[in-house]
Amino acid sequence: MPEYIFIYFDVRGRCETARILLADQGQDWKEEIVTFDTWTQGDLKSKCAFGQLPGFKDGNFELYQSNAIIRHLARTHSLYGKNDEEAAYIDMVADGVEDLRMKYAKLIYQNYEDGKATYIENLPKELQSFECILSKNHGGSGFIVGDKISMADYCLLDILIIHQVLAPECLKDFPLLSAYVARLSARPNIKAFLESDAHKNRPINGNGKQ
Ligand code: GTB
Repeated sequence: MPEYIFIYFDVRGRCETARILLADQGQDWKEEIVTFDTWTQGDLKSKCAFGQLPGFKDGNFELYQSNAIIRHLARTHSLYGKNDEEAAYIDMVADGVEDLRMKYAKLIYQNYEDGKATYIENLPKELQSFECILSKNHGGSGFIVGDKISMADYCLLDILIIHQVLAPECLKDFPLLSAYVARLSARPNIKAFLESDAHKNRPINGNGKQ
């Protein structure tokens, strides 16, 4: 069994998608939690490939960039589709999620008080894209791409979960996405993870906003 280690601040942030993926795949991992003091006072930043966390270890293999971590786990757990076209769609969805995550992070870390209302107002336009993609795969009754779970599902599930915290009603006009979140969250390993203290007690973001 490989030993997986996340090196990150004590937040869900840019690790939670990979944690959901590993939990669903029945894998264990360890957390090396970096405190703000360690980060600002030590030399860890200079040792990170891009001066940022998360870092990730798969045995002796060390990796940076959250999306590279997710893609590495997708390749090593056969979560990247059954052919090149599915892989391309999986990338498309994951990149769409990344676009939304960047907007979310900007709101949370730079403009929460002033920007929240407008962000929530514009959210349906963002979510509509995912509802539409989902509707084209088996009428939205299964996964976001193909016939089996892929890394794109974990990316999408995580971003939808944090948006439901930001705007609890945000999926009410998106029946397929609502059912999708319920369906994936009910997978036994994901359910257990989402109900765990490790998930529930870990702040979503580093500044207490959510
Ligand atoms: N593209 C990179 C990726 O996807 O991995 C982006 C990584 C990134 O933004 N890392 C942030 C970081 O290392 C942490 S995620 N910031 C420190 C620095 O740049 O020096 C967001 C975040 C910010 C703050 C906290 N916190 O204080 O607890 C937690 C998470």
